[in-house]
Amino acid sequence: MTSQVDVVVVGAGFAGIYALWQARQRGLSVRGFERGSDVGGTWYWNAYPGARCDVESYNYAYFFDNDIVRQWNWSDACAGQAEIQRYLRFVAERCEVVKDITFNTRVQAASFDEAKGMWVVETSNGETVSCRYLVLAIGALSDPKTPDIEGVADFAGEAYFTSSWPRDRKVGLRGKRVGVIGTGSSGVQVIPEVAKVASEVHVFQRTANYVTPTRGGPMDPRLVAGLREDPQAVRQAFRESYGGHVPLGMGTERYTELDEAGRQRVLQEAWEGNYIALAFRDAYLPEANAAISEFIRQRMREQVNDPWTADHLVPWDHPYGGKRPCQSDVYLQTFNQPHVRLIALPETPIERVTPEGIKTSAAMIPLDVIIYATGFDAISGPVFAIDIKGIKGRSMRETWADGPLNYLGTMVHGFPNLFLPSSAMSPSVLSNMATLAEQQVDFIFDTIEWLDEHGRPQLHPRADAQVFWREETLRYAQRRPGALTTKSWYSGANIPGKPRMFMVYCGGFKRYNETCYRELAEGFPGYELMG
Ligand code: NA7
Repeated sequence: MTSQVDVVVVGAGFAGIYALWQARQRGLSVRGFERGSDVGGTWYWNAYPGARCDVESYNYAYFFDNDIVRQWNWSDACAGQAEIQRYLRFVAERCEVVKDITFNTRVQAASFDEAKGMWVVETSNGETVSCRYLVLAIGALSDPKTPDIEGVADFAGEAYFTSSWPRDRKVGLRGKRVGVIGTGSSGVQVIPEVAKVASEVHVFQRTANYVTPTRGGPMDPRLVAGLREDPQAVRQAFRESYGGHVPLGMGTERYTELDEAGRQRVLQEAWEGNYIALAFRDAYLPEANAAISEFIRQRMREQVNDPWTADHLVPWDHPYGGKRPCQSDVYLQTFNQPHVRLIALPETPIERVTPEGIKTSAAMIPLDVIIYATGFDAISGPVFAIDIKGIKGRSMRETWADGPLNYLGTMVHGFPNLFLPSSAMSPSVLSNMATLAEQQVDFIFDTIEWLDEHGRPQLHPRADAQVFWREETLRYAQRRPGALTTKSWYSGANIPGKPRMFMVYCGGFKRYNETCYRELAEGFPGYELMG
């Protein structure tokens, strides 16, 4: 069966839901495809115990509709996975886009028909849809990394991934011997929950991460009232900020202007309730970052009773912010419980998974359950999961063989009218992803409207504009402490053999938004217009 629409949207997370609504608002016909059975994207798949957003919910939300802001009540300042997924369902229903989505359906291939100027999209249910505009709202962290550990398939017990936690049944861990591999944000959140019920918890840590207190708790009613008074002003303020949100409790004093006692005072205040990442106004300076990093390491160490465990839980190889820091009020104390044990993999690496458990260079650890919190093939992984072919049949895999290349984090040379929100070289996870979803989708549909108004059916970025944008991304990364020296998924370092390229634009949300809209105001000088 082949049908034709103006727009196909793949994915029903923050960006996908809003893209479907935008298409309808602009009078375009639209189809959505989602591989899950419900909306939610990240918040559908990562349904593991303890999953929670580390950006405050009053920031991590839509602001395009005043009624949505006024009608939704968050139960916690940093909401959990189930609540965020309920919120996305609420928005999708209110915007009446659920009917446009075909669930449980993967988009497997998309190829550009140059003669017709249309994308031909093939799905796992055998349907083919052609469209003028293709929006891949597939997320940056939606392709789980295959654990590069020998023997994974041999394990005779139960195995789970945090990134695709079962939703159709409750996972029973009570009284079981559980191994958790990975101590990024997902591991740090799931481990304390596992420890509440399991008889033994063995945490396999390769690299320690910074763990700071959450900013969770009840919502401040004055804050809520302020947001509801003028949501559009809040929306605008987010777009004019550095990170796409306005965190509370940012430092007002400069590291360079304080003496040592003043610095410690500011750091302590930030630890106790303010925003430690921005404890100082000049927190971006390497010397301020070093002070923040050392302060956090000390506070982390204090929470763990056993000196060996404390030493190993404290990060040693990167400065704070070099990769995504974790937040938890209970993670470190979990290691004070007698049934929870840290295994430091650099000293005693995993040799293989066996039918009975995990064998390290030091011991065989019998397990009933293994939980893989091993992360994602970030940014390019989800794109490569679809067989995408652009002009002259050139594939995205070939085009990105040396790493992702695009312009303004949304479009790729040789792939006209293909839009990739949340992709490489956008502010991505170094910004508020909800604000970014709205901004990118607005820009995409403003671009589409411009094309229609100017009788230009297609556009794609110029090759030299992409080179410029990659250099801009690198230029700003060089200013961020640890960005280029830390091994992280930001630069593809978590996937063996993946080309190393820093993939997150850290020039700030305001600059990013202005650069996008300057293109539109000037008639897209960085793009080739076709037709
Ligand atoms: P992350 O942050 O990529 O963390 C993955 C963790 O898994 C990390 O500790 C890795 O250690 C570890 N890992 C990966 N492969 C292995 C193997 N083979 N052996 C041992 N340990 C391994 O993913 P998350 O899901 O926690 O968080 C993703 C994002 O979600 C996060 O950035 C936030 O934006 C929210 P490593 O550090 O590579 O040594």
